[in-house]
Amino acid sequence: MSRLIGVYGILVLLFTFGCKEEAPPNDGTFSNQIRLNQIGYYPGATKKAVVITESEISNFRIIESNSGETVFSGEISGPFIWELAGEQVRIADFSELTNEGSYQLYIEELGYSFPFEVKDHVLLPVFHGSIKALYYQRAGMALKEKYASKWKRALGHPDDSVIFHTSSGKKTGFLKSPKGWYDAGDYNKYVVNASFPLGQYFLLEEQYPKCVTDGDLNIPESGNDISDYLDELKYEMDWVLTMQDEDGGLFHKLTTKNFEGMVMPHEAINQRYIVGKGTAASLDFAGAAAQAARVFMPYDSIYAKRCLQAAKKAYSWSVENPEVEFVNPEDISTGQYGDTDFDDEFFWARTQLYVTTTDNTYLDKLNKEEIDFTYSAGDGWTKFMRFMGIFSLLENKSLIPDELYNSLREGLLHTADDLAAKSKTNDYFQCVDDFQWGSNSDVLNTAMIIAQAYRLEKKPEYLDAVRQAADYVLGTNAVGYSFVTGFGDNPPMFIHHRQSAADGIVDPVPGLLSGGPNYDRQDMSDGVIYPENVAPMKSWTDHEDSYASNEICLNWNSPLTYILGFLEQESK
Ligand code: 9MR
Ligand code: 9MR
Repeated sequence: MSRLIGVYGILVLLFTFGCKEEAPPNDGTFSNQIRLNQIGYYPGATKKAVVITESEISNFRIIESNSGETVFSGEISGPFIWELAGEQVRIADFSELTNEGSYQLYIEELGYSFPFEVKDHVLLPVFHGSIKALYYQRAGMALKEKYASKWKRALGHPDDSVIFHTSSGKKTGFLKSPKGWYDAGDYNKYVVNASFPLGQYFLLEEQYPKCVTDGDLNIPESGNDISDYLDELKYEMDWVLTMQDEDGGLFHKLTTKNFEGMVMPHEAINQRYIVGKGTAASLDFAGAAAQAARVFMPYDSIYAKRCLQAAKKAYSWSVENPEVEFVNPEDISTGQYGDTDFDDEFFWARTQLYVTTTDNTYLDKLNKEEIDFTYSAGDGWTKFMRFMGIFSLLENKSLIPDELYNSLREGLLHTADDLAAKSKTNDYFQCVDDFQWGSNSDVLNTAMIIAQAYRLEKKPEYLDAVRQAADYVLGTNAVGYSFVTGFGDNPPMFIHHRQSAADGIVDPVPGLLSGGPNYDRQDMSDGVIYPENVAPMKSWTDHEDSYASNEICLNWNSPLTYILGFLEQESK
């Protein structure tokens, strides 16, 4: 007996510490049955890989990529049944691996995982990439090779004299409305979905000033002594400002009548129109512009004041016109960005105007007793506005009454606790269980809520949950892709993005977040094929036609940037 234990003990020792001669051959192929963050992990982070197999496997090793040496080994737990993903999984936890290095996870039956790194600032390149992506979305500017490398392209959509559609309330004339970013895979520009992402981008700058510095992004403005981040955000802000009518109201969008074909910007030359005017666009703009006033004040006080004036005017227009819904006119079929309930928009605009001006008339009008803290995936920007308002109030404790601060804090922490608890056990360690259009942004928006809780109370489980949301979009998910173009060893190659589809370059424009699994699969009606009986978390296809699962969009990249920036700053 004792001899048996002795032999067993030596085997265990051998296994635990590994030995060079046992290093398995690495033929350069990666197993997509091992899902992990394809970029990497901060040294102190929780590190979990999800392993898909029906067989009874029990051990894994971590191999250091250059030497081929086993540096860590552990037992695999499970199996677990994950309904949302429709699969049986096992978990390999290698949180104890904290030494910096480049690694792969190895399982005898499956082979090597995608490579990953463990190090400080591991997410910095993808953080910068997610912002540089906005430069590639710029309308009205040629992208020069110096900044855009192989994705250089000709100028498209100068938008210097855009016709008014009758829905705008104007019968004649043109609007000069240049600059801005293309919304998504399409070339239109929408006020609602310019303002909301700007709000998310501005929040990062307010909470972590100068988290991007001048020169970090190699854009045309680099070298002007202002953060490249603010330069990039100003390119969008400049455009939204042009969409304000003389009376203060905001036109809803600048768009062609129908979506363009899959062509380059300079070839997409159908007539563009200024369409609609309404309460959602006006209030969303008011919020973003009021916030812009705070963010730009230290750099350009004239611009900051202009933004604030514009915000006030848009708000006043909305008070006079509190229920002007936007619905696509009959001859327009592009993105609607519709909403029927403006409470969240009023809340967002008032919070931003209050924090900027400290004028009590805005604060007094907040429905303080009825603030709703429930998060529901699929509500998208329409409801997340309210959270954005709550975040800004919580950041400005000294400006609000204690009673309001305490109730906001309690409400937010309660929601964050529920979400963080869910991320511990939920499929792929994220908090969403309803996978709709743009679900990757839902995963990241829930992480934004938890991130605010972390700013209030530095609990490790909050940071863990936010990191796991990043792990999810970077590879620890039911399809085994890093959802950010150009980052990770298995990223999307065929996003629904006109430029990427038409430019003749194999690699798509980098730094863009695919929308992610969408169980509704609306594009099946256009012939997009998904596997039969596909599970919600697998309802995604890396196909150019899949606008319902594989498009990219401003309000999806914005929480990505926020989360990556937050993690870079908080993991210092
Ligand atoms: O290409 C369009 C994409 O940018 C939109 O987000 C999406 C949803 O509105 O629609 C896409 O256009 C499709 C249209 O809705 C239906 N016919 C096929 C189009 C895709 O080429
Ligand atoms: O994100 C939007 C999603 O919630 C809607 O269901 C969908 C269909 O109306 O539109 C999405 O937004 C698209 C917008 O309408 C046009 N530009 C691309 C956006 C992302 O697909």
